[in-house]
Amino acid sequence: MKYKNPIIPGFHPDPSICRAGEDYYLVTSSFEYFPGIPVFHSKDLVHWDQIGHCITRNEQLTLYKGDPNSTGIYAPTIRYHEGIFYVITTNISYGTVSGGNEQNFIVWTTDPGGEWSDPIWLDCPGIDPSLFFDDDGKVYYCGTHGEIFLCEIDIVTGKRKTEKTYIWGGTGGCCPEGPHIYKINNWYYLFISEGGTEYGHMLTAARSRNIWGPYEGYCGNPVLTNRSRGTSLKAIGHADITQDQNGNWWAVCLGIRPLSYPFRHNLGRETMLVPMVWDEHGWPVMGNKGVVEEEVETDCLPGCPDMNIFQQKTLTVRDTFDSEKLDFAWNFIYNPCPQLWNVISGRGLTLYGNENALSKADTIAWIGRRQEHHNCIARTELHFVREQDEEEAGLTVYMNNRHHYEIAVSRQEGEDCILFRRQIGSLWKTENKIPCNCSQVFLEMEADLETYVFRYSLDGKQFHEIGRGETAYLTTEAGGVFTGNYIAMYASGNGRKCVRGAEFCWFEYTGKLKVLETVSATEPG
Ligand code: 6LW
Repeated sequence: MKYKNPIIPGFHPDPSICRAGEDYYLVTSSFEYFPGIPVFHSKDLVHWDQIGHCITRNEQLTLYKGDPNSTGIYAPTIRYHEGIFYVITTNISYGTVSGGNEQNFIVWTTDPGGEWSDPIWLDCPGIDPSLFFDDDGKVYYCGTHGEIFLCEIDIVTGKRKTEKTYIWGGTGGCCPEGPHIYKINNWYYLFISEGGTEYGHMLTAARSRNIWGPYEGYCGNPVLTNRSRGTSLKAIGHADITQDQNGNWWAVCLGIRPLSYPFRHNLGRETMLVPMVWDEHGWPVMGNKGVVEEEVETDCLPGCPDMNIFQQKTLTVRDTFDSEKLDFAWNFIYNPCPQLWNVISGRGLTLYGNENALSKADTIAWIGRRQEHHNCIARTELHFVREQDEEEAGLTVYMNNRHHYEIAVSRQEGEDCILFRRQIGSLWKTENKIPCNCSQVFLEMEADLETYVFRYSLDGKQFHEIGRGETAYLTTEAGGVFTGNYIAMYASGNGRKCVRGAEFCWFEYTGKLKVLETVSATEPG
C-alpha cells in the first residue's frame, strides 16, 4: 500500500515514539500552548488518534511567556519500560522577558491516555533530553548542551548519579541536538540531528560498544536529509526509531511542506514516518536512500492498516461544545485561566475577553486548533453584545502574537462594526470596517496556498468577503520561530475587561486534501 506523509499534519514537531506490545505511542512538542505535549496512539503507524496530553493541569507547571514566542515545552522523548510510560522534556524561556532558562523534567503514567504525574524536576542543563533504559537496570539521561552529553540518573527521584560527560559533537553541522540512544546487537547507537531545524536539517548516526563512548560516526552520514533535494518535503530531521512487532524498523521525524519558491511554510513542522533497514555493517538505511518522500510504498506496516481509508482524507470537524471537557484539538495560549472561558451545554463556548490584546504575549481569552491543511475553511457562529469601545471577539489565523489576521465584531468610536485586521510584525492595520449592530454573526476564514480570505454572514447562508491577506506573511520564514498556524476564537477588551462574554455556538473546520489516487489492496507483511 501507499501511505502519505505527513502522518500527523499541522504543527507537530520533534516526534518521539515508543511501542508497548502492538500499540504505538507518539508525542510532539507543544511550546507555549496548553494542554501540553499531545499524546497519539496508533496500531499501524500511519493512522494516529490523539488520546490525551501529558500536561493537563496548571499545577504541573507554568509555561513561560515571552516575545518572541516558542517558549514552553520543547522536544519530548517517550519511552515505555516495565509497564510505565515516561516522557522527558524541557520547559524553556527565551527572549527579552525572562532572559533564558530551561528546566528539564520527567512525567510518567501507566495509562498514556489518562493523567500523567506531576513533573520530577531534573538537575541537568540544556534541551532535547532523552531517556535510555539499559538492560543492566541503569537509566541514562542523554541531553543537548552545546554538544551531546550523558549521565546516569535515578528514574524514581530524578537525581543525577554521575557527572555529565560529553559523548559526541556530531559531524560538523551546527546545532548537534535531539539525541536518542538505542542498544541493538550489543552496539550503543546514538542518533542526533544537525544543521539546525531549517533547510539544512539532517540526522546523523554514531555507535560505540560502551555507552560512555568513544562514539564512531558513520562514514555514510547523514543517514536522513532532504537538504538540496527537489522534494516537496524539506527540513527533515529530529528522528526517533522503533521496531515493530514483526521485526521491521521505522523512524518518525519532523519535516515541513513549503508553500512555493522562495520557500516558506505556514503549518509548522509536521510528523513524518520513514521505513528503515540496517545494512550488512549494522548502519541504518532510512527512507529512499536517506530521503523522505511524501508518498511511500510499503507492504510492511504493522497491524491492519485500513486499506479503504487513506489516512489523509478531507476532514470536517464540527464542535458544538456540548461537553465541559474540550476536545483534544483545542489549545489555550499559556496556562489557561478559568475566568476567561466556559462551556454551557446548548450555548456553546463563551470567552470573557480580558484587557490583553491579541498582540500581547500574555494570557488572552483565546481557544484555537492547528491549521492542518494548506486548503481549509473554518466557520463559527458568534453572539457578542459590545458595551464599550474597543471590545472585540472573532476568528483569527494566528502564527504568534506579532503575526495574525482576524475578523471580529467590535465597537469602534461608539459604532458597532465588523472589522478585518492584519498584524505583520510591527505593521498593524485595521483594513476594513463595516458598520453592523447585530450581535449575531457568522464568521468564515478560507485558506489556500496563497491567501487567507475572511468573510461574514448575517444569516449563515450568504457570506461576504471583508478582507484577505497573503499566506506568505504568516509563515515561519516571515516572522515565526518553532510553531505553526492556529485558527482561533478569541475575545479581547483591548485595555480593559469586556463587559459581556462572547458566545461561540459552534465551530467547524474542513481540511481539503489531495488524496492519493491508488491505494493498493495488498495485505501488509
Ligand atoms: C528542538 C530541537 C529542534 O528542541 O528544534 O528540530 C527545537 N529540532 O531539537 C524546537 O523544536
